[in-house]
Amino acid sequence: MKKERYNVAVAGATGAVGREMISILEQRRFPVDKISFLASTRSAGSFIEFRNQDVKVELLVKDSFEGMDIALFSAGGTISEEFAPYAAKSGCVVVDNSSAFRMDPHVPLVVPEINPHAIDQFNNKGIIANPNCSTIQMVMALKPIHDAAKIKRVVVSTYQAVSGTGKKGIDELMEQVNDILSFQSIECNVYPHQIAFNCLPQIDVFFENGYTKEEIKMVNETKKILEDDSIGITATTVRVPVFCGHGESVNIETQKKISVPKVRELLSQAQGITVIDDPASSMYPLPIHAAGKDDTFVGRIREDESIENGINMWIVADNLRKGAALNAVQIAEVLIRDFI
Ligand code: 25A
Ligand code: L14
Repeated sequence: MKKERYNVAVAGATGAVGREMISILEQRRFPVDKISFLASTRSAGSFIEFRNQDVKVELLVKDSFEGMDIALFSAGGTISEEFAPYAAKSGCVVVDNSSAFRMDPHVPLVVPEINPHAIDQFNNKGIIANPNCSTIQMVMALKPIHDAAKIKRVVVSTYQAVSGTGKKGIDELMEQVNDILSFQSIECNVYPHQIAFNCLPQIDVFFENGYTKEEIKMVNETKKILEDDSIGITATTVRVPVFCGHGESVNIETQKKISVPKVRELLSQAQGITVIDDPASSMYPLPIHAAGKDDTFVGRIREDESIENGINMWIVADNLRKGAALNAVQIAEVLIRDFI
């Protein structure tokens, strides 16, 4: 039976993504009955405002989910692995922002503009996975091109903001910038090297083949979301000293020829995408403009003249919103519209 309002739990409510989830639930007027904010002992007992009321943050425990309809998780992979199964067992649908369940064949991996139908296939595990931030903004732009001209291969390099690492990444960049500008020595606690005034070609850990975990996530998740294992994808992921908004330089080789005006037209019509592409007046997507916005921004669309059927583009989105919290709330919106 359909409900008018839902009981919603946010696990990891005090983190960078959790706080964004809470404000997006408010902004989009998600029909919330009871709200529950969950975190660790570090912040249990503190308060977060929701719809003009101070809501107490509770300690996340196994039975935090009794009576809840939906749980939005963003407290890291280990916490999701431990607690999401309990939440699902309590009859609550979990939308999980960590990488813990994304590649599980029984767990749908969903971007609502692209594959909302995948939710239909979920095997009663009660968990829906939210993709990686870099993957989400890339597939948003790839999907219309794939439908029109079938993508053979993608080469992507990312320029990722420090907020991807949560609050501790934001703090590290801020502190290093302050220390350097006041001629003091810096501390590196979060990243393996100085991030201020620098670029680090490493996000997450390295595998034996020389790729990082973030690069492999982009490859595997893109194939799962586009439901096509035949696409070749290779990625280089780079951390840059930007607070919010990931950038991506993407080279796409298609089976069928597709013109630049056609790509512009398809992307302009696609839901959730804004094309900003006017080189003559230096107009293209920028992280500082994407921050706080919901759309995925695409520009610098041009032909790759070194191959037969190639397109280059530049994609930017707010990694905490479309890359994480907004996409999760959009999944919850599909759930209440079609399923619970
Ligand atoms: O494991 P992963 O998947 O790689 O994820 C690692 C981290 O990335 C963030 C998130 O960090 C996650 O922990 N993250 C996940 N997905 C993301 C995405 N798509 C993403 N970031 C960007 N894009 P975060 O700092 O944003 O949020 C962490 C949240 O998880 C809660 N939490 C941690 N352990 C918990 C727990 N909740 C319940 N039980 C547990 N055992 C955490 O709550 C926060 O809400 P908190 O109370 O522990 O943290 C409150 C403040 O303290 C800071 N903090 C975090 N770790 C430490 C810390 N302070 C001191 N020492 C620490 N070791 C937090 O930043 C928060 O501000
Ligand atoms: O897989 O920018 O969701 O550090 C999200 C944040 C991966 C790393 C994920 C980042 C993480 C990413």
